[in-house]
Amino acid sequence: MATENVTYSGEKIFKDAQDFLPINGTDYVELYVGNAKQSAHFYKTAFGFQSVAYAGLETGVKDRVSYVLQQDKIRLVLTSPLKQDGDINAHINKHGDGVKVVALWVDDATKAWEETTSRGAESYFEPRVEEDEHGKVVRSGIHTYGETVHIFVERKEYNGAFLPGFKEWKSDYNPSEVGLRYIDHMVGNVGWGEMNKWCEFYAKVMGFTQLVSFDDKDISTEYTALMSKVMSNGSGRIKFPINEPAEGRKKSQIEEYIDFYNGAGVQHIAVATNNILETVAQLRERGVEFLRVPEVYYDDVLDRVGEIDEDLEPLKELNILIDRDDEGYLLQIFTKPVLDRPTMFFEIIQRKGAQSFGKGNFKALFEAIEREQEARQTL
Ligand code: TYF
Ligand code: FE
Repeated sequence: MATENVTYSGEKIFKDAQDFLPINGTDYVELYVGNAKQSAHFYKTAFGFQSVAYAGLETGVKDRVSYVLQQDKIRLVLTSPLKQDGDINAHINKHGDGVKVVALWVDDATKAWEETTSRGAESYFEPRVEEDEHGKVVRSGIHTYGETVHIFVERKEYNGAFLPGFKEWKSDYNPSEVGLRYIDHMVGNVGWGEMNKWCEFYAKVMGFTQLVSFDDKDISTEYTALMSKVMSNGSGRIKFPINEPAEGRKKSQIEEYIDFYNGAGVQHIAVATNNILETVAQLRERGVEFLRVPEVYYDDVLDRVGEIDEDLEPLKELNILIDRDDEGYLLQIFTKPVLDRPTMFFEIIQRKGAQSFGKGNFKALFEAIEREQEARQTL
């Protein structure tokens, strides 16, 4: 059934809802990192994540260690290898720290694997039952762009801390949360000319539909050029924008990412808050670094976006960006890369009706990114 679903910038997009892959939400995001213990400390201290679960030598796991952190609905898993060789070492050697798994919460992980692999997905692992004293989980996995994978998690009969094999992690160090609530979208950067291929993958293999498309005319600044399409599942809860580099005057920020990540991968994780002023004030205090746009951005921003609930002054002070679409407005801000390489970063977003992605901010944002690229001498 074709239903008119989204209006964006005067452009009507028709959504053909597919229900062969119902997804309840993001289950967890797993990063392969060089030192999971220190990464966990960073995400607790700087971003306010809470200690949830642990697996490693103490729990009988011999070759790796994983720390599970949570803030409201956002669950992060940080995994490091304990031995030489193996997949995790190879991943870190090639990409640096980065997202390996975008896990999706489903009611039937066996059916999710069958529906997607029969439509052409490459299997990462077949459906398997995992059990401990807290119950049973079924997981399966498929490959997506680069070396990134999707794992389907069925946890109807599980009441443990995270997954079988993990023990509850009780820490004496528990910095407070900063108001992060759920993952709004996760963006993939793919290579030259590969955007359509991966959008077709999400359409054909996972039943997603395209919400929005930006071409290089929308978002080409002096140096940075990119193209982007946003793919979404039927419920709209999962949104995966896919970026590819476009030819600009100098090096595209997407190309810089691909060079340092050595291939396609997750570029940014956008996390939602109900109070961006509070959240960003906290994050800054805890040492999170954000991109800054020039003050003149605020001179005419209200002419562009109209009336908003917030006072402009505190938004300006924290350098929070504002954009509006047919349905409302949004507030957003971007961190600098959180890793050594100029690869992954976070977006903090508060939606006040708007379902779009901040197109009105692209110019100011990308110019801010270019200033960082210039400082890195990667242009
Ligand atoms: O997710 C988005 O589309 C926005 C805008 O390199 C954006 O957050 C797009 C590309 C990019 C940084 C931000
Ligand atoms: Fe975003």
